Amino acid sequence: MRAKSLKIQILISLAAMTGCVRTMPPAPYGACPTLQQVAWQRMETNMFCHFGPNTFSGLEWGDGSEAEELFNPTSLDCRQWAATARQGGMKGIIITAKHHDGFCLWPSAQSTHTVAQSSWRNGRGDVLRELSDACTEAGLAMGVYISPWDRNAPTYGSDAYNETFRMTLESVLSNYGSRIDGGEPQIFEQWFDGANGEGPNGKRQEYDWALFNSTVGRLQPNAIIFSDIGPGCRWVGNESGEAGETCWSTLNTEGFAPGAGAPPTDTLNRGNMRGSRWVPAETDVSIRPGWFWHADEHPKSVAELLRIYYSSVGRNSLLLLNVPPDSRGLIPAEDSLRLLEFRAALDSVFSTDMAKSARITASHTRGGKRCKEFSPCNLADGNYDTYWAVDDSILTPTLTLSFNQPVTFNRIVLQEYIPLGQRVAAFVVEYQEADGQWRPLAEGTTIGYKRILLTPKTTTKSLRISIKSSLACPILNNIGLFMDNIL
Ligand code: FUL
Repeated sequence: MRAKSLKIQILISLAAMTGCVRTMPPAPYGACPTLQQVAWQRMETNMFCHFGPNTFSGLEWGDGSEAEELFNPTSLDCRQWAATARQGGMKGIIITAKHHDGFCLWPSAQSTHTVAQSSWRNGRGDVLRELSDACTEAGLAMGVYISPWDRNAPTYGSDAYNETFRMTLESVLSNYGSRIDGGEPQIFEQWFDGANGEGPNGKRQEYDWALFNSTVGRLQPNAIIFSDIGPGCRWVGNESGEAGETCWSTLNTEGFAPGAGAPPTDTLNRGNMRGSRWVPAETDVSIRPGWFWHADEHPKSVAELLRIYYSSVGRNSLLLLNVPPDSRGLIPAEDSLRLLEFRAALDSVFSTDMAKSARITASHTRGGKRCKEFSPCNLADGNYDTYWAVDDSILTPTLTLSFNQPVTFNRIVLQEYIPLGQRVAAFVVEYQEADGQWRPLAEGTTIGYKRILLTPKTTTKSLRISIKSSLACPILNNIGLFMDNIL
């Protein structure tokens, strides 16, 4: 008995010495991400590849009656796509395995409108197989866009089509994907387009979303399911690369469905504060005017791509950038070059983090000033899983960054530790002038996984970030200061 209480005494004094007496981490708040959703968000940039009969016809939407012969890439090389993605800093590739025309880039047994009916590689070609192998070799994740809207399927507009579509999903999700760890092929994201027009006989389809989602869940339990309303991630509400300046990863999905039954696009753009589900926004946008390659179109400039990065990744969203292969089956040189230039621009902006040389202090620290576990020092330690937190009752704490020498920057990066939920609803940033006066620099609402603030070029020795409103005690795991000389 005596020995036991002595042990407890020693433990208590040890805890007191480290400054952390029984301080528990904050409890999760509201709807929170799954481990897969956190991993997905941390990918930040992925590549979309629109490829199919439209690549050859010059259309954006084929009507399903195109001859299979139309699909005939002269020198398809998925390794070139993967190398481009990889060098462009993309973490995964999502391919349009089946677009609205119904044409399947793999020899699907559920359709007669596939690569097997084309003369490409004598009907023995399989784009999904080649892409699976290329992604595996390059260490990239692979995802699939499989359009429920099918303008070729004869059963479209009847119950039978839902079953056909289920089998179509099965044939892709059990045969293709990237074997990143040498294991079973993994599909990291299933993309469900909300578009729902008429089929070949003019009928529309009532989609069985529960069946589609459960099929994905059964065959690829780690896959993030994209649709207008998730469940894994949601459409951002536009195709111009802009997430809302206010962007909650939480969304109220009750009573809504993908497509015509989706919430208004501005709700998808901004999410719902205190929304019931964690359904983060994915920003899909094309490097070119169209989704498919067209001979007379050209890629966006580096400046446009940087702006898109700031308004997507920089606003708590993931960027899915479409870089479409051409009719040779290759990503054109001007696009791959542009992607590399874009990545080089990002690398140059984000290579030097001035926050690393700051002394960071906080108005409050969970468990008290001496508590290392939740210290503001964690904000610039480069470790995703360490964070600064405050006691549960503190909703409006302040952080101060002080420098020995003045620093000059025009980008501020803030990150909330999203595994414990999204909390911050308003904040302001001020800097100190040489005369000691504090001046406003920026203000914002949400932070989420990542917020990048674009500020005027500022030189200072002190910066202050004040949380003005938070749904629960704020938890931040990263702060960064950078200089963008490009935009
Ligand atoms: C839309 C489609 O209709 C477009 O063709 C494209 O695939 C885009 C990503 O999604 O809904």
